[in-house]
Amino acid sequence: MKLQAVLFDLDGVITDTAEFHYLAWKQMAEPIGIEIDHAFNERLKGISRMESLERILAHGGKEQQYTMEQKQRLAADKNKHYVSLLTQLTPEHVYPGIPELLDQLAELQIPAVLTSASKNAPQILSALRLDERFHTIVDPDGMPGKPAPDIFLKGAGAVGADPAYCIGVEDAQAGVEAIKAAGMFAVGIGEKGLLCASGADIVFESTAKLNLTALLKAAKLD
Ligand code: B16
Ligand code: MG
Repeated sequence: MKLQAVLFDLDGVITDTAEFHYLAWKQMAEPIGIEIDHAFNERLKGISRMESLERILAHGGKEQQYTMEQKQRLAADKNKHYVSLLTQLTPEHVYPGIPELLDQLAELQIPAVLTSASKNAPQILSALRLDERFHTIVDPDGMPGKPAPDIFLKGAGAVGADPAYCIGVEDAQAGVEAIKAAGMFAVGIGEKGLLCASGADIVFESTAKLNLTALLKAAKLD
């Protein structure tokens, strides 16, 4: 069967925005007496903004101390700082192998779909000059977060693709679980042990190793 669509996560697959998220969360957390480090930041990858805030508050033992309104304000402050850091992004920050893969997909008229948990995805793609390369950017607003399959199912639906003939690419364990729950072939980027434990069908240590021929062969698609 023919490949019908490739669905891409953003942070950790197209580029690295995790450090900006880390810096912005750290600056938000310190004044309220919560310390986070890079190891803790790993647990926020692929997780929505509000769920990340909940995890940070729980990490500091302060999950009961804030009203919803106060949490919204903390998240808004973090996002303001994060968005200011995003101005540093340029096309040079696109991960290796990604532009080539997008070219190959375009040549074969296979739609590329963005399935990121980030509400800032349109701005990030625009800074990377990749916005024209995606058929659809799925808006994660109001959707259950990964590992729920919703964002991947919506992405497939947006291009009229059957999930069984789609490939999803993810760097986070929650993301790989979401792809599998959507019934797609899951490509992991990063640490093999962790991502295979979440159900990844194939793992590449870096996007530089991605190529369409290898993906089609592994997914048994044309
Ligand atoms: P925002 P992805 C995720 O991106 C990040 O990995 C995660 O750290 C972040 O909290 C989430 O986006 C939401 O981002 O605050 O910009 O809406 O990996 O799903 O592309
Ligand atoms: Mg990611």
